[in-house]
Amino acid sequence: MCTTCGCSDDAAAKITNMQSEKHDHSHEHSHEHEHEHNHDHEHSHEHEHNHSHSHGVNSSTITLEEKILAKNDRLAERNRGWFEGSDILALNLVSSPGAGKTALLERTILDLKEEIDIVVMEGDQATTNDAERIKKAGCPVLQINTGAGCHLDAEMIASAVKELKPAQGSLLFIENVGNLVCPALFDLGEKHKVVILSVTEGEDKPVKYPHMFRAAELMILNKVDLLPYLNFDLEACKKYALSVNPHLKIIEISVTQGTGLDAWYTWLRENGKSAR
Ligand SMILES: Nc1nc2c(ncn2[C@@H]2O[C@H](COP(=O)(O)OP(=O)(O)O)[C@@H](O)[C@H]2O)c(=O)[nH]1
Ligand SMILES: [Mg+2]
Repeated sequence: MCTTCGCSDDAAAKITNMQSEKHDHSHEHSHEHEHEHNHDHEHSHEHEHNHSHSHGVNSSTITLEEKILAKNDRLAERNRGWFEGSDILALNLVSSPGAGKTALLERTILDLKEEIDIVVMEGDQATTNDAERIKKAGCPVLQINTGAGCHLDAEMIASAVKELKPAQGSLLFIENVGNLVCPALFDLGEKHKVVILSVTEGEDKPVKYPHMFRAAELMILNKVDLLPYLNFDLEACKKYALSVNPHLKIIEISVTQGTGLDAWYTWLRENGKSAR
């Protein structure tokens, strides 16, 4: 995972708060919480992710990965506690690049903003493009740029929470960096991961990237308007998804046509966000 793909916990993320127009607000993430955790049981923290030794990675690499993930899990639990205490429903939106995460958020904000307080954290390696789109849709948003990093982590979210200050009772969408691999491993403290798969990506993605589909509560199958032009086997896709995660809920939508969105809004309401 991340020790082999170029990002590490030493990466500095840049947070841009679109409300205050504060740019170049960099947060060094490497050592901020180090002191608080010096006496934690760093080594005894059993991590559920099972790193197979058949990958040819040496044991010091595995130990480093476990330490990074264990530290992230501790910070994620703090975020989760804060979200629960503030009655905030935090959802971590994950997908490959271009599946339609931002488009879905723009549409959801337009449809629900009178009913629910929505705030958004946008994650991308570079640019504030998505944050600008969300701002235009009409809700508080900040952009986290991860530089070389391929995922958001719990510490970035903790910094972003301090910056964005989401209101009590709000719905927080965290749009993760487009990537079906590393974001599966990094808990942000969200209530649920929602994976968005678009029909242009092929029906076998759930079995090719099982960790992500296993970690998700809901799979949104987007761009169904394009089905007539593709050889995409919808039933096989659902079967693959359920084979890696039998509890996965699946909603078929087209953001551009507006189909299936009611099922998504019903899911949001059933998962804790009813009208204020
Ligand atoms: N045909 C079609 N295109 C879509 C749909 N949803 C999103 N797109 C397009 O997919 C592209 C990527 O969308 P975007 O929201 O930026 O994806 P993200 O990278 O996951 O945030 C854009 O050109 C969207 O207009 C859809 O339901 N149908
Ligand atoms: Mg996006």
